[in-house]
Amino acid sequence: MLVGIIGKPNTGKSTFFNAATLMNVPMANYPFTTIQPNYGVAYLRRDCVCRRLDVKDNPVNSVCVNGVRLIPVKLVDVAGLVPGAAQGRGLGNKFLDDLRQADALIHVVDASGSTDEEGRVCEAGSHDPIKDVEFVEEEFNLWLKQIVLKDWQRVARTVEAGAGKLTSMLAQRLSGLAVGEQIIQEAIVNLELNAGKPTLWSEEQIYRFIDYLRRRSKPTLIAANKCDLPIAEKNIAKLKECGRIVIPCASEAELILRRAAEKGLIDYIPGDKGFKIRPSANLTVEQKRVLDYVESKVLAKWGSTGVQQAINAAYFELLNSIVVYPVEDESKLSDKRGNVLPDAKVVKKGTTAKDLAYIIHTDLGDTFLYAVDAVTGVRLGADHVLEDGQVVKIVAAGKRG
Ligand SMILES: Nc1nc2c(ncn2[C@@H]2O[C@H](COP(=O)(O)OP(=O)(O)OP(=O)(O)O)[C@@H](O)[C@H]2O)c(=O)[nH]1
Ligand SMILES: [Mg+2]
Repeated sequence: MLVGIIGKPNTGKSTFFNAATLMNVPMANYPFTTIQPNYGVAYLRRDCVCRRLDVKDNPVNSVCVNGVRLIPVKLVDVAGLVPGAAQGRGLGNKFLDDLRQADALIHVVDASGSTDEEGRVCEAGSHDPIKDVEFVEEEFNLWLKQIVLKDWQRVARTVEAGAGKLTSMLAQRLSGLAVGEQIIQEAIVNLELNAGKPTLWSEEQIYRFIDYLRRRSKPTLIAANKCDLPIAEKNIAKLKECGRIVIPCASEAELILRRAAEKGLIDYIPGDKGFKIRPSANLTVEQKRVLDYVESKVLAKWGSTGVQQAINAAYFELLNSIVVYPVEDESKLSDKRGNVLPDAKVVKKGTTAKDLAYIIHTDLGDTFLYAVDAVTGVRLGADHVLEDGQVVKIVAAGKRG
């Protein structure tokens, strides 16, 4: 699974990306700092089952810090989008191609209203961020529409001549966008469209169809960024009324905390409500001032910087993920080398024991016999739907013991 960061220029997308991945891509207070996409690894934060099971773990694919499991996930940061991008304004919308593979989007909005619709610096509070939510979604739709409508007449005629099925023809076209036949079919049914007569679809019906595909295939949440600036508060209250998940966010504050933690100055796990300055830190006056700012303007006010919450919400709320812990030795809860709870796997809710076997390895799926809940010892059949936090051993032919 991949999550993409979208938004107009200069809202803090790359700052969010750097804070989440601890990478160092360019950030600056003017539009179009980013042109090429940046790919990186961020972490999901989850209470680790090690505490509940009272074991000392040795994670291999992830990290466990004081009972908090940090699980790697992929993130991509792209160029900013301006109104009219579909007609080639700004950098156009070609770079939306970089978001094709994304399963969900984090829309980074400048909640302080201190950048205009093209991302140029303006007086704080003078721009309404709701407008950004609307136009970015609109531009995304227009881009999607260009893809769907390419060759529309030919597709429609083929369907109407009985020589092809609309859902499969569109699914083929949209396969690179993670839009499957099932979503297309669902859109047609829910919007009461005539799948046999696409030439009769009105402009409005086509638009609603596209909008439906976007919302289902690229579910989006809003990271209301720059919440450290006082003016953001009333905009965040307004944004929360627009029917989307809205997470107040201070990307720059998160970046400061993560870099300070990396240098050993503070104890801070991404997503924490606060931080502790280490006795050995010897902070400069400037470092102290910056940390005080983060404490008073962000943590005390909003409870966290929001960056970790946004990444978690993208995976756990938009994508309905759960975390399961596959093990090979159910008595020791370990892999073959004795690493306790080595892997935390992010899978979709509804994943069965057999699906998990396939996710781990095709051979394991092909030779799957049954699974075992390593904590209770209960045997699980192929169709058993896994639970969040479940520790599972897969038993496959030839792989017993
Ligand atoms: N006050 C405040 N400023 C922020 C925050 N996050 C980012 N910024 C500032 O916003 C400006 C733009 O940051 P970038 O991360 O380069 O923004 P971007 O959206 O990637 O911009 P483009 O790549 O040009 O589209 C920089 O001056 C950042 O310091 C924040 O949480 N609070
Ligand atoms: Mg950028």
